[in-house]
Amino acid sequence: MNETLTTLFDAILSGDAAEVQSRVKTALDEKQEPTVILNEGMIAAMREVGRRFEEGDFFVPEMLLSARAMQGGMAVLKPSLQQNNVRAAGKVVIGTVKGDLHDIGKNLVALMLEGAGFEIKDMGIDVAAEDFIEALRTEKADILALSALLTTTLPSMKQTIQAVESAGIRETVKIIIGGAPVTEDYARNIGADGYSPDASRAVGVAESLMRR
Ligand code: B1M
Repeated sequence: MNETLTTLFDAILSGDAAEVQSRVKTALDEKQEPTVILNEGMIAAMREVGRRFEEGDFFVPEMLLSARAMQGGMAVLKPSLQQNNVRAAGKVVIGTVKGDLHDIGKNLVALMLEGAGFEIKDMGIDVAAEDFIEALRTEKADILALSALLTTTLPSMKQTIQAVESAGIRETVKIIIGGAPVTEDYARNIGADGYSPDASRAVGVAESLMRR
């Protein structure tokens, strides 16, 4: 990792939002690839935050500061990550499921889909199944995209899909799920149409579901 990305990585770990924004700008000025800045400088740092939390070296306040610093950096990086793709690829309702407050990965997925020409209705975090259903109806969405970061909120994904079925609108929408504890097997087992391990591959999954 070069010096700018190392400083960026360290700034996320120390939760220094101003330094993160400044380092992202420097990396862009140095013509570093936006996806390299994101993956090697930023997502890698969040992985290290998680590792330190597991080891008991970091606690929730530190995680929160790092998350805020990461979000600040993403705001600077966003225009460079998005391609100018004008075609309307489809409409997506996206959110983090009930009980789960993690939104960095979900925001990245929304960003990538938007960059690929999808129209996005972002429902935020801790979204109840009935709110997803209302949005699917009012937005006439093609895709429902669900994110979860906790093993304890995986069941909320299943409940959301079941609620979409009970509401009688399952045939009108494709469902994609993802997030650290989600696997392809889990997606299949709960009746999702697609799974992606990361934000960039979520675009390909969404596009292939739109073609079906
Ligand atoms: Co939390 N947290 N957290 N946390 N947190 C994790 C997830 C954890 C793995 C940390 C750890 O122990 N190592 C652990 C979960 C363990 C488990 O369930 N297996 C954990 C825990 C335990 C908790 C609390 C319970 C802690 C507590 O209170 N004691 C609590 C729960 C709160 C709640 O949700 N109810 C909690 C709280 C928080 C903060 C609020 C402090 C903060 C979140 C702030 C925010 O999001 N705005 C936070 C953070 C920052 C993390 C870690 C450190 C980083 C998450 C992150 O943003 N990663 C995380 C550790 C880790 O992930 N290693 C951790 C970067 C992001 C880009 O990756 O979100 O995985 P990710 O997204 C990826 C893919 O997963 C995928 O694409 C993205 C990359 O391209 N993806 C999708 C995500 N959604 C997708 C949807 C798709 C497709 C792909 O299709 C629709």
